Amino acid sequence: MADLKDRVEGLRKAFEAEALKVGDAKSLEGLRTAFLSRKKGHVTLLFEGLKSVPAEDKREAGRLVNAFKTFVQDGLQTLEGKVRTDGRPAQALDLTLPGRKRYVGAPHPLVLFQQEIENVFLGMGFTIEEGPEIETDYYNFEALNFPPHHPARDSWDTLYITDDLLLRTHTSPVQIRVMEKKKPPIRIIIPGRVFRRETPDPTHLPMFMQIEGLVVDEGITFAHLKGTLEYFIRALFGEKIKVRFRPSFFPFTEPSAEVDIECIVCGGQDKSCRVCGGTGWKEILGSGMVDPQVLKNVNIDPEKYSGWAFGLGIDRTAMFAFGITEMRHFYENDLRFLRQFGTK
Ligand code: FA5
Repeated sequence: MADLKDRVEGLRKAFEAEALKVGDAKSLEGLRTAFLSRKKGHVTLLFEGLKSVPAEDKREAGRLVNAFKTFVQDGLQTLEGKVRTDGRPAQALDLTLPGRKRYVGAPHPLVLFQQEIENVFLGMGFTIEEGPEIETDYYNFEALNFPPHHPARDSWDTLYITDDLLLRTHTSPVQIRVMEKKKPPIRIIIPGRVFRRETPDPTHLPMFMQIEGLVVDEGITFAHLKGTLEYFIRALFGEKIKVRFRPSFFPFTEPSAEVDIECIVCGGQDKSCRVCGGTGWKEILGSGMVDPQVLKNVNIDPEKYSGWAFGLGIDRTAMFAFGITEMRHFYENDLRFLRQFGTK
């Protein structure tokens, strides 16, 4: 055993001495062959020598030789990192290598678009409010004039957490939360995420962004709604954009209207357009005069005050603004897509 220990110690010193001389791939290979070659490598010979070690010493001898093998392998690996494969000695800093580009983060296109919308309304004297994404049935439906089991609830495929808690299907519940605390005059916008049980397609997502608007004051009429929304849409899409108001129904507004803009993707020219389905129009928002019952629900006198509200799909409208045909791109985090919007 003592002999073996001396031999291993001698080989360790020899390896260290040789390792200092290694400066290129060739000398490294020479060292590897001298120690690890299957025929006459020092380590191989040590393993062969184990056969003649007495049985009682075999265990310790095996451990000793294995530890030496690991020492040699680690040493060779370290040396490999120091020599380049082309044989030149390694340098700590290689100025000939191309630099690595570091990407600077940038706001997501939907955030940029949301800010653009907010700026138009901030310019008209609106302020920004927010509300919770997990809502109670009362705020999401009941206070907005949807009685329990009313069929109008079916238009919103709702994701329930419990019988009473749900993921809000629209930003309208925040209207109620704000009106419970503030009294008219009210002029607010409410951006946020909303959730519906939807199968994704180019213009529908199960999670998307809405921005709600609410104005309540004395003497507010449908003309205010129409004028403000037309001004807003032209500020976003330019003076020439074609806009139409279509009669609609929402339990919390009366009368109600949906607003369509001309399909910017096909201009109404493509009968198989994936975005407008060939109609030439695409709905971007729902709106209407706040139902007097909703005002009563928050203790605002509908004889004295009236109001209008709207809810716009941010993702849907951003598609048009950016001229893209697939809303899912916004959430796929593909840098090739995102970089087109300022993420360099
Ligand atoms: C509403 O959500 C009403 N709360 C809007 C409203 C507010 C009406 C205030 C009156 C007063 P609607 O379900 O139509 O309405 O959705 C509004 C907008 O959200 C749509 O015009 C569309 O732009 C967008 N939207 C609706 N469903 C989806 C979806 N699955 N994916 C992406 N955007 C959607």
